[in-house]
Amino acid sequence: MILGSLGSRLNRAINKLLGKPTVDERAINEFLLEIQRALLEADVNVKLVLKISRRIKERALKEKLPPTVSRKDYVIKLLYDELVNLLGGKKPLFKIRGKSTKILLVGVEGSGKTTTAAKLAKYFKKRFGRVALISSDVIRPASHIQLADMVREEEIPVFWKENATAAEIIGEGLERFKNYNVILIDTAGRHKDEQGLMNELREYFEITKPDHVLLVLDATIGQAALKQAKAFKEMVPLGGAIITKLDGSAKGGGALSAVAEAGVPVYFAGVGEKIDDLERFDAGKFLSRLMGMGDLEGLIDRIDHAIEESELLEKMSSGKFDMDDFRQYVKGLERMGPLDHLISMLPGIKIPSDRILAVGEESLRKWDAIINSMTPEERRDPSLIRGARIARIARGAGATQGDVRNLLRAYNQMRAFLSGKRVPRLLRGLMKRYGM
Ligand SMILES: Nc1nc2c(ncn2[C@@H]2O[C@H](COP(=O)(O)OP(=O)(O)OP(=O)(O)O)[C@@H](O)[C@H]2O)c(=O)[nH]1
Ligand SMILES: [Mg+2]
Repeated sequence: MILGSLGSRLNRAINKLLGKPTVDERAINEFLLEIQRALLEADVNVKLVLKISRRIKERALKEKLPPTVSRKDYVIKLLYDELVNLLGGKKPLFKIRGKSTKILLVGVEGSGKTTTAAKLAKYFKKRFGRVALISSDVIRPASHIQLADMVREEEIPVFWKENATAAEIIGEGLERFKNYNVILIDTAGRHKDEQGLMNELREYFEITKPDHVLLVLDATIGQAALKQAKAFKEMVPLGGAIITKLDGSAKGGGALSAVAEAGVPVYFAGVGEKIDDLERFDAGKFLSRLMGMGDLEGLIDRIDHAIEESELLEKMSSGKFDMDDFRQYVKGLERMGPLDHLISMLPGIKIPSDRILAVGEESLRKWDAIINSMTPEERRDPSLIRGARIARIARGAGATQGDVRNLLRAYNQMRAFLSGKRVPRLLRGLMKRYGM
């Protein structure tokens, strides 16, 4: 069970809220109290917990909601956003160049470096082909056997040398594996004192000149991870962290949030002792799973979408409609979301569906590239786009000038359509009907 009871407690609080007939201030207070307890029990720092609940409360009560979103759903979305943020936000994996990418693993004794090195080697081998390991831990020389044992079936070479210093091993290993795509370097974690470890770390860093330094952190230390992450970050440029032992720890929430607070992104989670017990860490997916709500992300997407659409609807009715709005509108068409639905309900109005709805997926991608190629100023005021600007935008988007003109034509048609006196009035009527 990951992170002890945090997931089930969050889940229980959410379901209780969903079961309420209406959501008023009292219900929100009750909900937040349970969330606070759950987070504190998972060792999340009390200041962070209070900050989160304060923000959720403020926004849950004050913010105007789009017609298609209930306050309950909105509170859950606020919680989700805050928790994703607490866990470091959503981010793609760091770049692997493909050729000779060197990754140095660091961390204190027993944090799980050697185990993680083996896990990562398998993970990267699947994706990037030739992967090799260097075992530079001369303080616990058996660690190269531990490493070799773990990757035995994976056919991943492990470099190690008797009677050599760590620096010599790293130097020689890098030379031997210079034609490999990814080289992972396991280091020693045991030292008489912290300063000794840090000095050595600095030395490894200089020899290796790694593309990425990853800190391996044990989840069971909870929020003490903040101090550790900071100490390592001061010594070497940390590219990210891997939190191990999330499978057995009730303090994982504390460790994860502390590392995020230290500004170090968490890329992987160790969830067991075996080589396959490694997960790519993604705050959103992690939360969905943690709370046992497989459709949570879907719910959040739907809510985000509805909020976006209602903002767009408001813009449309006010007569302002720039290129960014157009892009959003076109994207909405692509998804066939509620906005489309709303517009199709405009009484007596026929959307020029033959033109706009017929846009194929390929043109949508092209349009997106073209709009990206415009300057912010041009997006705000597309009437600026003439002559040389058209050529420049086309070049930047890898499109033809004809493509740019087509897009401008579609935009102008849409705009003219929306600025027709009748339409905004109807839109306003519609918004009123929906209590906006
Ligand atoms: N349950 C669980 N155990 C883990 C995980 N990662 C590592 N371990 C265990 O933690 C212990 C220490 O792991 P190592 O990989 O040897 O840690 P290390 O950082 O290399 O240790 P030193 O080299 O002594 O500094 C081992 O018993 C591992 O099996 C994990 O994600 N989950
Ligand atoms: Mg080790």
